[in-house]
Amino acid sequence: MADAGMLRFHVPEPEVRPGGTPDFSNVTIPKAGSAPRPEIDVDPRTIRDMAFSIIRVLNRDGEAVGPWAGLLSDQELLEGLRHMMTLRTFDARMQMAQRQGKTSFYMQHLGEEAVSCAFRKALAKGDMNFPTYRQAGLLIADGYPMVTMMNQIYSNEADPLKGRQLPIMYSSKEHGFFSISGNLATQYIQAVGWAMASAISNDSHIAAAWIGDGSTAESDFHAALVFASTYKAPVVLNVVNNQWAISTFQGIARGGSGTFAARGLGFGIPSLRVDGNDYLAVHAVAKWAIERARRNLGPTLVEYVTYRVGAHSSSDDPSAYRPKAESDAWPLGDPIVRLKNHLIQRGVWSDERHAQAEAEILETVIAAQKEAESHGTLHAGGKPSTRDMFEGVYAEMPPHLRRQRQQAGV
Ligand SMILES: Cc1ncc(C[n+]2csc(CCOP(=O)(O)OP(=O)(O)O)c2C)c(N)n1
Ligand SMILES: [Mg+2]
Repeated sequence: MADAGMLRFHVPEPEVRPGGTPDFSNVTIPKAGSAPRPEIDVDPRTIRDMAFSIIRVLNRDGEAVGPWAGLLSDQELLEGLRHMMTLRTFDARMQMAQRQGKTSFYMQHLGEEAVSCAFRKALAKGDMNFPTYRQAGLLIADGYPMVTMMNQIYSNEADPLKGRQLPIMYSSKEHGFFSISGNLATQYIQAVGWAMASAISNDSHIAAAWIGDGSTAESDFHAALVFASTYKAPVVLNVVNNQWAISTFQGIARGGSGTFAARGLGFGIPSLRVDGNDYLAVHAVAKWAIERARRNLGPTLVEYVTYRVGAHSSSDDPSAYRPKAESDAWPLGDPIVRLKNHLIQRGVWSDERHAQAEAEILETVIAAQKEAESHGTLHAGGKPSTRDMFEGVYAEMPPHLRRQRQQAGV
């Protein structure tokens, strides 16, 4: 005890740095099908261990097994595969468009497609998501037009948000997609507030809050959990743990809690972890949590265990802070490949049909891109008008803005 009395400051360190060999041996992956499926009205105190496990449906052979399997038809699964493939192709094209200078910024979902695509299919019309920038699958899976998304990315004359938002920060009330905020975690407390309002006005719509692993370190996350648990708000509290918050590994925000799901336990909130790269598991757990909210049983916290394969954004270079091959070592695989293999195993899909679908989807995305580009891109073609800048903020325009608009002659 030579240094008794000398205090030490602790900074968690990732297992491996660039140049090292990726190592996920510390990530315990339970067998698919091994997690129980509790009754919807289960006493949260009896399922605390689920905050430390991972619910999985698809096994290594591509079979759907266990009590969380069997909820989706062939048709629904084929549709889910198409949504994820569409999102991946959309991402690749828009990432390229950013490199070509057609937009200033882009953020991809590579490896995380199952989370938002499967969750959307468990919601009903009128439910409201409070998403982050990494849930465009909520829009794709709800049939929101890709052209409109691209118009927003290009801030062109057909951008429904008139160039006011950073590219990819979409907004659509109609599609249950609350305007994305660049200030992380603000949307979490807003989701809980929206859910409380829905209950106060005896409505039937529930809210879904979304946050990344890193952003759970913001105080809004904790404040949201207080309100959600006290008032049993009809909300699903989603945490997407993709292992990274730009260059910061998840161990920093997780601290000593063991898992992000475990954060919910101190609030008495049922908290589950799910394989975020397993479309069937994500959908089944989302359905369970959404039904609890809808039946006035209160909030559920869901941690999606996944991996951000791409860079954080078009402004990021992950080779500066993690081994290049880390994503290949990720033990939960690729969500598209896993669903594809499952559908082949079910006898309703094949490698040939997959290749054909890939080509069709690429064609559709390129056609949408051409149409969007006919309305302009960042530096070329149509732009929102100067007049738009004055509209849509105040119900009644204050005199100083009216004067400025006149001065601008618009
Ligand atoms: C309040 C606030 N702090 C910091 C930032 C800068 N920032 C943007 S994204 C990001 C990382 C977020 O990581 P995570 O929550 O894990 O989400 P992911 O990007 O992995 O989906 C940070 C720090 C911000 N936008 N807002
Ligand atoms: Mg993250």
